Amino acid sequence: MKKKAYTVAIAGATGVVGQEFLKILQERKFPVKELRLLASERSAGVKMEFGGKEELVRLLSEESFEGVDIGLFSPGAPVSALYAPKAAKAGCVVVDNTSQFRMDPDVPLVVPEVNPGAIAGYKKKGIIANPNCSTIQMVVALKPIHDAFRIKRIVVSTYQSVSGAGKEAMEELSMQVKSLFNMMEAEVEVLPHRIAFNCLPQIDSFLENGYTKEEMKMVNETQKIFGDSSIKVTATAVRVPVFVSHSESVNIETEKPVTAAKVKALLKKAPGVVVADDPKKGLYPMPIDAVGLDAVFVGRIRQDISVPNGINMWIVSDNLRKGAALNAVQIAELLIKDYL
Ligand code: NAP
Ligand code: 12T
Repeated sequence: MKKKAYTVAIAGATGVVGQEFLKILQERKFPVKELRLLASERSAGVKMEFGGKEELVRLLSEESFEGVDIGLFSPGAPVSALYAPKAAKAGCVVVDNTSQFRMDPDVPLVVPEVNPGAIAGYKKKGIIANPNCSTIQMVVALKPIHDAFRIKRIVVSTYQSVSGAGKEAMEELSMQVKSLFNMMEAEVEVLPHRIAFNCLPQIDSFLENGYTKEEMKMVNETQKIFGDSSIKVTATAVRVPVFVSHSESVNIETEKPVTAAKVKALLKKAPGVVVADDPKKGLYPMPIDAVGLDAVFVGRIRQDISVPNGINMWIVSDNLRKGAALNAVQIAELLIKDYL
C-alpha cells in the first residue's frame, strides 16, 4: 500500500544546498513523516527549523538510514561516495547532488522537465544523480529546441555565482569585499584566487585536455541527459562575484532551419522556462532577479549572424534551487508518485 508520508534524510543539511532542501520541502508541502538532518561532527547538535519545530542535526553515520525512504544528499562527492551506497543498501532511495555518481551507467541522471522516464533506472543501485547546476538550467531551456530542430553543437560560457562552491565561498566573497573597502588585504582560502571585483576562468580542477572538470561535466552530462552522444558541446566555466544564480551565454547550431521567433514561441510554453526578452525595455534575465525563484529564465534570444542555423541566448537560474535542491525535490516527487 502507498505511504501517506515518508521518512526523509538530508545529508549535508547545514550546507547552502541542504538549507535550500529544508525550505523547498516545506514550500512544496512534501509529505514528510520524519526528517533526519545529517552533517559532520562540526554541526552535530545544531538545531534547524522545519515545519515550525526545531530539529536536531545529527552526525552522518552508517546507522543514519535505517527506516529512511528518501535520502537527499549534498555532503560533497567523497562523503556521498562512502554513504550513498550504504544508505541504498539500507533501503533508502538516494537523490545525490554531488558529481560522484552522475556518469555511472547504472545511475540515472535526471532533470524532470527533460528525461523523467530515466528515473526508473534507480532500481539498479538505489541512487539517482542530480546533474551539475550549470547543466540543469541549460538542458531545461534547450530540450524543446533540441526536440524541434535537433541541436548539433552547443558553445556555452558560464558566469557562476560563489554559492555553487558552498557556504565558505560565499563567506569569502563577503569578507574580501569588506576587507578591500577597509584598505586591507583580501584573504584567499577557498577559491583559487581573489573573487571580489574579479572573474576566475576556473571552476573545479584542470584536466589533461585543458578543460576544467566543471566544463567537462557540462559536456558529458548534457549528452547523457539528452541520451544523444552525437550532440557536440564545448564549455568555458567562469566564477563571477555574484552570490546566488548562475548565468550562461549559450550558442547553438541546429540541423533544421531555425529562427529566433520560433525559439521564443517554443520557450514560452516550455515547462520550467520563463522568457524574459524585451531588449527595447531593457528586459533580460539577471542573477539578482532569479534568486529564490524556481524558473529557468531565458532572454537575448537572437539569430546567430555568423552561421546558417544558429541561435544565441542568455540563460539564468537560481543554482541552489533549480540547479540543486529544487531539481532533487522534483525527482523525489516523481519517486513517490510513481515508484515508492
Ligand atoms: P557547503 O555549503 O559547503 O555544505 C556542505 C555540507 O556537507 C554541510 O552540511 C557539511 O556539514 C556537510 N559535510 C561536509 N563534510 C561532511 C562529512 N564528512 N560528513 C557529513 N557531512 C559533511 O556545500 P554545498 O554548496 O551545500 O554543496 C555540497 C555538495 O553539493 C557538493 O558536493 C557540491 O558539489 C554539491 N552541489 C551540487 C549542486 C548540483 O547538484 N547542481 C550544486 C551545488 C553544489 P557541516 O556543517 O558539518 O560542515
Ligand atoms: N565545483 O555539483 O564550485 O559538480 O560551483 C557544483 C558546483 C561542483 C557539482 C562549484 C562545483 C559542482 C561547483
